[in-house]
Amino acid sequence: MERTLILIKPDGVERGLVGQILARIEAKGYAIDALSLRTATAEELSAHYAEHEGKPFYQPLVDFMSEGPIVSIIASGQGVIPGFRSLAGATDPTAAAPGTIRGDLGRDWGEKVQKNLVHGSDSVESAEREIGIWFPA
Ligand code: DAT
Ligand code: MG
Repeated sequence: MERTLILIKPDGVERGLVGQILARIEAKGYAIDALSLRTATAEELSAHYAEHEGKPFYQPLVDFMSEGPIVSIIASGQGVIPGFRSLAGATDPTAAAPGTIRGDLGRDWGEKVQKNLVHGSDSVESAEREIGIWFPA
């Protein structure tokens, strides 16, 4: 079965949205196979965001992701990789469609570009790589 790595970022935990976000994942029919709440290490974040290293938003992104606990989740289901990205909505919460997690619950962009509540893997290769970072065997 296809699986993906989902993160509820520090803004989602801090705002008390963990239950609502999990409910959307479960309501869609995806299984939650693993779940952990903890503050990420610098090593985990640099590995997770390696593709963005060198971009202007990289350091603010890593700093924000270090600010508080993150919920990391392995979810599985048919088409869960693109399916969760559809549930999450566009990267910019101010542009994300209503009905999506970022569109309904996200509010910050502009200065606080990183605060878009969730991460979801974007391909099978990323999912397996990211699961290895957040849930080392
Ligand atoms: P996504 O999270 O939708 O997969 P991404 O992988 O392109 O988006 O970027 C990872 C995170 O980096 C994203 O959730 C928020 C931040 N980010 C992306 N593009 C940005 C930009 N142009 N300015 C500031 N932050 C950005
Ligand atoms: Mg991405």
